[in-house]
Amino acid sequence: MSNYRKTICLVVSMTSLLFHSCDAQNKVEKKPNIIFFFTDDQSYDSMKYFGNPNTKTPNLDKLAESGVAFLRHYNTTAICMASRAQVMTGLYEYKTGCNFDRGALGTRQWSTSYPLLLKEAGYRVGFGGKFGFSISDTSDDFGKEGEAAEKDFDFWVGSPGQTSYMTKENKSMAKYAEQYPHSTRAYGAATIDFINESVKGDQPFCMSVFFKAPHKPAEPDPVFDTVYKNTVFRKLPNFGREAGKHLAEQSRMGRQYGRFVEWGYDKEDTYQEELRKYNQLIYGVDYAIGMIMDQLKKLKIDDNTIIVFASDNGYFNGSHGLGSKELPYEESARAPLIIVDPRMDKKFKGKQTSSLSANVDITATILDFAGIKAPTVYDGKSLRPILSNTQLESRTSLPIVQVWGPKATYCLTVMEKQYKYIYWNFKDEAKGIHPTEELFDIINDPYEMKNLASSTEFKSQLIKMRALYDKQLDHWKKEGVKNHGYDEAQAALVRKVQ
Ligand SMILES: [Ca+2]
Repeated sequence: MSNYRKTICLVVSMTSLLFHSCDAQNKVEKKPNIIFFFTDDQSYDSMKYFGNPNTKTPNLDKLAESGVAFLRHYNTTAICMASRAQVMTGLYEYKTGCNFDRGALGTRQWSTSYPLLLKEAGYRVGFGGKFGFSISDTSDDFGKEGEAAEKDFDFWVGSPGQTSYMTKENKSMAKYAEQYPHSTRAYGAATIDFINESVKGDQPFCMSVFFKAPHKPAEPDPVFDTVYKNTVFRKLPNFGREAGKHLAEQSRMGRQYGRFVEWGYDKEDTYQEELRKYNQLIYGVDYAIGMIMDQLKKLKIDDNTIIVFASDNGYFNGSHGLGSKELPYEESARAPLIIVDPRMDKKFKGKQTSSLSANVDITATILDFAGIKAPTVYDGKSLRPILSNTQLESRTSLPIVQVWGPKATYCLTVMEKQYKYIYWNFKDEAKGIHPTEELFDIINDPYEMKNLASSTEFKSQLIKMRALYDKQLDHWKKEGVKNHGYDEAQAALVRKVQ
């Protein structure tokens, strides 16, 4: 090559380097902000946009209208602590090793959580609300939910344990108590403070707002006492004890069964009162989200702020004669999910998707928006492609793990788009209780009123689902933690029916 050619090449490559570095800088500058709203125990049947005409959720509906609503979104464990550890780490429960009565999340799993990876990538990370799990490699710190995580956040208005609806009872939130005595609106105010500080510092931010609402105790903000004053709440077609009789005996052996009566779902007036309080708590969340969205507009950053809204598990509210959550049936495991990217193609705004999605997918999705590749250890994958093609199927199957509470209620579930297979391993010969299989056709029987497991017509489907179950259990055996009793739980869930 002549000297002249060499000089030209050098100039070209330097110019291209310069452009690349400008591009890189622009990309850094344009990194979107991310706000992840995560509620506690919010059923899919609690929002107008997801089909309940009794509910008033104007701000959540607005989010759904400006983004994509995921109608088939599931928590792969339907209880607070486990689900929270999963959504932070992108791992199934048996890889986190974390749940009530079992143990804390290990520091190895925490090291690839989305807040840490975002922080490493230059994001300012904030957390508010119920963190819900401990981070520790020993059993000493189990029960210190959030305390180990606080140092990893740039802004922290989290609280240990279940937190309190009384703002002043949460130490990190005390300064908001006078203006917002109920914590739900106070989280709105705290988030606004975090956003204002981040904008001043010209740093992209990620705020995780983990609301306590609508978790028990049923103590809604009295400011909203009139919202549902005259509402008569509907009941889903699978409401009541009669609609639970066909389910596995094991499903009635946990606290969910007693709570149907204890919490008053069995009587019309107390059912209505429960539902009023429950939905009023969600109305408070809706209001707080409205406060935050207004501030984003005011600061003119609403066009570059991603919003993710989901809940850590669903809620029975009396479906199948059950109260509470944990079990793998639809009302307990399914929850709303909305993702808004203001930069997305207009033609997909306000669309719904029926693709399966899981709590563990949220982690990879948040990283994707920040331009970070999901660690290979993740069980979830980014849902972002669905925002530009709502017909895409993001995953073909997902598990629902239930190894909390009485052993009689332990079960593993695998589901595909159409079929859900549940295997309950508990037996008590004296009481005539045997390992039980359930097979539901969620497309044609969304309320799970007919167990198809013994139907000859569905035999081939049953065999297919058993194979999927065995594969999932094998994944647990290979990749699950060996401590916190997860190896024993895995062994107990090996199928004993052929
Ligand atoms: Ca929960």
